[in-house]
Amino acid sequence: MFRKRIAAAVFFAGLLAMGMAGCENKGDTASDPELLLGFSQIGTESAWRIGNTVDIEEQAANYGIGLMLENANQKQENQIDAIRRFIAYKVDVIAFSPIVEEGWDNVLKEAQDAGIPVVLVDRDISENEKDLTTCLIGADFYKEGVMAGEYLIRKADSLGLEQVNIVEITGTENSTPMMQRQAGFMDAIAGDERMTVLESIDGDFLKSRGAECMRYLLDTYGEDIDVVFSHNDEMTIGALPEIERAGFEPGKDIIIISIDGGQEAINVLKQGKINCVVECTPKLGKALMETALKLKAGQEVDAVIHPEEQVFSDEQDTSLIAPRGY
Ligand code: GYE
Repeated sequence: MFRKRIAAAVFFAGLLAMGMAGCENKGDTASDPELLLGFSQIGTESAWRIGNTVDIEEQAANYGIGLMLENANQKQENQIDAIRRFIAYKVDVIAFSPIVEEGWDNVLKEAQDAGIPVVLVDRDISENEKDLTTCLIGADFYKEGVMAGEYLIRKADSLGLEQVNIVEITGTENSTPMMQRQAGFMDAIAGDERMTVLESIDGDFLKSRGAECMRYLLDTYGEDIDVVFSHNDEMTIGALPEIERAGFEPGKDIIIISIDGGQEAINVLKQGKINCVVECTPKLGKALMETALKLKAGQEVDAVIHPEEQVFSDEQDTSLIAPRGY
């Protein structure tokens, strides 16, 4: 039965590789895996995302789980199509990282009708669709925003700043990390009268958009900008050359706060051009595999699994930060 399913999946992956979409089967086709997991990934927008995909592939192999992996190229409709294909293949468990929170109702009802448990990985969906999924394995984005805001308060204290003008470059609109990181950051700075947010602008988690947003912000606010709070490393890395081109030194003239903690951003933190990076770990694969095995065995799973995360900043000896692996 499993051998048949895997054979179908491999055939299917072949079809997709020929141009229909991006599906791979990374399962061990030589032996029967106990479990077939369909995973719909958002895309390849960031080092974080790529690290997350690699980790899920590696952990599936470690656990001997057959993985049907589809890349949605940043489109919700591609994710919905992928989930429908997983249902058609009768995978044992479906997992996906919802690009935005709304709009999953119908397809999740279809999964429920087919009796296939669904796990949310990385991002969440809206409350009213929640009972259609089993659990969420992903970071506490609100806490990440709080940690970014608390860092800024400490930094403003240490520099003796009296007025702090902030621009925020946000992640994809209506995505969980965008909404929660913003909420956590705003709540953390709300009681501090020095803080003013000049503008929040949507950078879609993309490096190119980070650069574009930064150009606009510099044109609009120029030297009034004291702080850039960027929701991911990619956008931060896109923004930095724009700041330099405008004649400012990132990390000195403008405080730079980022989220993710990929190697490239950590290297820039070590050079002093980023002041703070809040970690968001993409290594969710182990928890996903363990959860999928429990679901297959009909066992209870934790409703929410948040990994532990830390803050990297110029408050510490950055030369001691270990290689990040993504
Ligand atoms: O911060 C960003 C990515 O959902 C946590 O998505 C993830 C975010 C991550 O592309 O870099």
